[in-house]
This record gives sequence, structure tokens and C-alpha cells, in this order.
Amino acid sequence: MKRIVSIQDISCLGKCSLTVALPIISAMGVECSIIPTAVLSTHTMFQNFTCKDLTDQIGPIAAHWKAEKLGFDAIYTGYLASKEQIGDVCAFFDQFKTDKNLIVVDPVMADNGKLYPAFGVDFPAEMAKVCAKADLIVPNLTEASLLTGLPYKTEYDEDYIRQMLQALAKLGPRYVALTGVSFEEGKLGVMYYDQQTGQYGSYFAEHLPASFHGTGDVFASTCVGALMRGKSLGDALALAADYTVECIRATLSSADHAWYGVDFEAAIPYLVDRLR
Ligand code: PXL
Repeated sequence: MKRIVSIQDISCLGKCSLTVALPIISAMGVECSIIPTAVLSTHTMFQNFTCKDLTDQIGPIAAHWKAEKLGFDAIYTGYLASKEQIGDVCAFFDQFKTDKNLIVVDPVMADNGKLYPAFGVDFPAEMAKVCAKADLIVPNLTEASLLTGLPYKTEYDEDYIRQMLQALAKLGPRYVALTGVSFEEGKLGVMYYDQQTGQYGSYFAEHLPASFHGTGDVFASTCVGALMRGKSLGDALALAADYTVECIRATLSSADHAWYGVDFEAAIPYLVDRLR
């Protein structure tokens, strides 16, 4: 069985980050170790959330694992709690990167044109350092614009997305996948670029008329799980897009669904079926 480590926060309630990554990656038949970057009472879309930063735990956990000669088939990072822990996460990559394993960075920090409330304007430059060490990054359009300095647009054409992908690739990662891309009404998906081969690809699924927190984490977790299950990047991204749509569909079909996250639990059978 493949083993990965996911480095992101635990939002105790809110259906995002580790509470999404763990069940999804486990359901996909991949072992998921974790390093929590912080413990929050909820995700940061709630008012008055608590947050205990765990930066000081990253180094000691890494040192213990090194002493035990443990390794990982992938390292997947998401929400990092503060700019102070960027150096520790980069040091973790340096310690655990091998010729064979994969570093996947979801540069979680912003959406809909705005930084998340916990981050200052200097955070994107720090996140760019994490992206520089990745094999694959999966930003949304807002994060991509903050990482590259290119303007954030809600109306655009394929040229703009290609420019964005190339600017992201200049940060360092071989593979770049931009999420939340839409060229036609009713369709939403992902466009990606392999800077080694110069090839582009894309996949579009149904654009349901709703948006929920945590869908980026559902997408990235599914993509990592699928890559570990031997799917190509294109197939992994397509499965991630399809499962995310199924999660939103399940949420919309449940009258008592929560406002703060998707009912990814209800769509797990779909995900497992797709791996058969
Ligand atoms: O889903 C991304 C995410 C992860 N973790 C925390 C968040 C968010 C988005 O708002 O606040 C703590």
C-alpha cells in the first residue's frame, strides 16, 4: 500500500483540510500519515475561530520519522497556518524528497479574488517558496494570480490561462494544474501544463450552481489519492473534478446540509467505484 503524508491544519469542525484529506485518501486505499500545521476550532470562514499554531512540532516530528527511517510515496501540503512555518515545511521536503516520490502542493490561501482572513499580503511570496519545491501544484485562479503577480480575472480566454500556467511553472514545479477554470457556461474544470514536455491538457465537468468551502481540499486529496493508485495526471485530475461535482450534488440534494462544507461522505461510494 502506498503511504503519503499530508501537511495541513485540523479544523475541528468545518469539513476541510485534514478532516477531508484523511477519509478520502483512506477510502482510496492509500495510507495517510499527517502533520497538523495548526488546530482550529473551525475553518476561518466562521467568526471567532480559535487557532493553535503547531509550527514547533514540524521539526521534531520530521526528526523522529528520519530516525525511524520512515519514508513517503507522496508529500501533500494544503493550508499552512503561518508564514513562520514555511521554512519548516521546506526543510521537511528537503529531508523526505527522493527520486521516486512526489511533492504535491495545494497553495491554499485565497479564493474569489481575496486572501483568506488569517493571511497578510506577504504570505503569497512565502507560499511561492513552498511551490518552488513541488512536483505538482494545484492552485485556484486567485492563488495563481497572487503567486505570479498576473492580474486576477473572472472573464478570460485560453491564452490567459496558458500564460498563467507558464508563469506558475516558472516558480519551479514540473506540473501545474489550475482549478476553477471555465471557458463556457455550465462547465467548470481544470487546465494543466507539463513544462518538461510543453504539453497542455484540460478536463471540464458540470458546473453546478453552488459553491462550498472545502471543495479545493476534496479536489486535491482525490488527485493525490488517484496518482498514488497509479492514474496518469490527466486521469487523476478528471477523477478529482468528477468526485468534487458528485460531492456538491450530494450536498445540494440533502435538505439539511451544512453551510460550511460539502457532504463528501455521501459520495464516497462513487469515488471507490471509480477506482475499481
Ligand atoms: O479549505 C481550505 C481551508 C483550510 N483550512 C482552513 C481554512 C480553509 C478555507 O477557508 O480556513 C483553516
